[in-house]
Amino acid sequence: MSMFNNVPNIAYEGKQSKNPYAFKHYNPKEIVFGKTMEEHLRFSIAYWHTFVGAGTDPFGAAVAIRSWDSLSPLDKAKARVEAIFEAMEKLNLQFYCFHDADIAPEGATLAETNKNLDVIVAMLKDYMKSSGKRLLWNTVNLFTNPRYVHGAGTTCNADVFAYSAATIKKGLEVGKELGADNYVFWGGREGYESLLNTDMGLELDNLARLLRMAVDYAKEIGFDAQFLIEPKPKEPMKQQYDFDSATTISFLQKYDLTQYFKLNIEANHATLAGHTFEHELRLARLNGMLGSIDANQGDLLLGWDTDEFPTDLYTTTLAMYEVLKNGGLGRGGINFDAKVRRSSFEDEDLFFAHIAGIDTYARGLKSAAKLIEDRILDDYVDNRYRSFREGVGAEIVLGKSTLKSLEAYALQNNPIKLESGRLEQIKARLNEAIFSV
Ligand code: XLS
Ligand code: NI
Ligand code: NI
Repeated sequence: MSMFNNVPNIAYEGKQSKNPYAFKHYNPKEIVFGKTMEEHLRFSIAYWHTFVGAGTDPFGAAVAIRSWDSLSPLDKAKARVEAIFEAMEKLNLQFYCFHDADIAPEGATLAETNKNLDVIVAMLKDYMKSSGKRLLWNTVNLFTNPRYVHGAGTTCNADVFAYSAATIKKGLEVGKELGADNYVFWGGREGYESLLNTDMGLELDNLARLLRMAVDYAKEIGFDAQFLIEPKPKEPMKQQYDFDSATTISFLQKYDLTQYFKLNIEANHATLAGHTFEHELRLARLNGMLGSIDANQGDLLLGWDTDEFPTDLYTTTLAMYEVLKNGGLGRGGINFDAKVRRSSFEDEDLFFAHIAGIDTYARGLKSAAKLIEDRILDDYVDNRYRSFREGVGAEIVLGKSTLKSLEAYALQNNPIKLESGRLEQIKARLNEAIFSV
């Protein structure tokens, strides 16, 4: 049975193609920078936005009505499995991602919820086996149900903490069962509304305790996925503890957890934190913690987590530049944590959106490769910092200088000669690199 009768298989047709159901830039087997595009990009479809979200917003009801929406909860869950595998096949995507709540309905008790999960996980396993598709990552939803009103790992209620721990335990078992490459922790409600009623010290310690329990249990059951934390500064909470890369890294350092985690960087979360996407990626990379990407883009005029499909070539170019400089994403990938606009409510839009996102990243990869191969940015940066490779600069870098030795140098070094940073020239060359591929 087909869920998307009107949608054909989508293949690479090249730049000249006018076929809306074709990739113009994503050619999976094409070699770019030493690897196939497919190996570099490891695209993933996100269960929640694509097969669960229906275009609701705080002012409006569901507009995207899918063929499975009239079914009973468990049948709906089964139909969604068929839908996602058909979509992965048609889009030629190898990976998918989900929260527990996306794939199976929550039961009246924890035991019932786990039973529902078992039914769907068994079905997913079969479909994965016959299609060869893989799970990039799974996670658990610790934010939608009312019990998480005060948080999950950072709740004031120990019973809710226990429930959250039990839910993560099951999530790890599900990840193991499906051979997930990664397991994600996004701190949906791990934050606070006001310090007036918050024990911040206890909340942070408890969050670390929960993560440590997860590390220990994964080891116990032999689940060897890469653990990822996904920073986000706000939404739903006013202040979230995993605010951005820097905050998350220092949290992991404080609790001696860095060796077990990498970061899953989301473009729209970066801008929500007042950073560029490439800033967040750079910081993660420099700390050896760049793990995976949630690909989307925000709208700076709106400011919130709009989760649009990525279509901005500058951003994907600079993002892929960080990925290439990182030597790739390893077991991570590029997950379209993105949703079609509310007005794009037809099934076909799900495919046009993915095609747009995939091609934008593919072009980003090609222009990033060009930037590196032609040493466009490297040459500027090398030249700009060359004073640290000789004379007094080399001594500073080697740790041979003291305030006294530098004072002696500064006293006789008069005047200091400065040079331009050439930013406009560099931006013009970045444009050329983007237009040339
Ligand atoms: C929400 C997050 C969420 C995570 C997974 O803003 O992006 O979708 O990726 O829990
Ligand atoms: Ni995300
Ligand atoms: Ni998000």
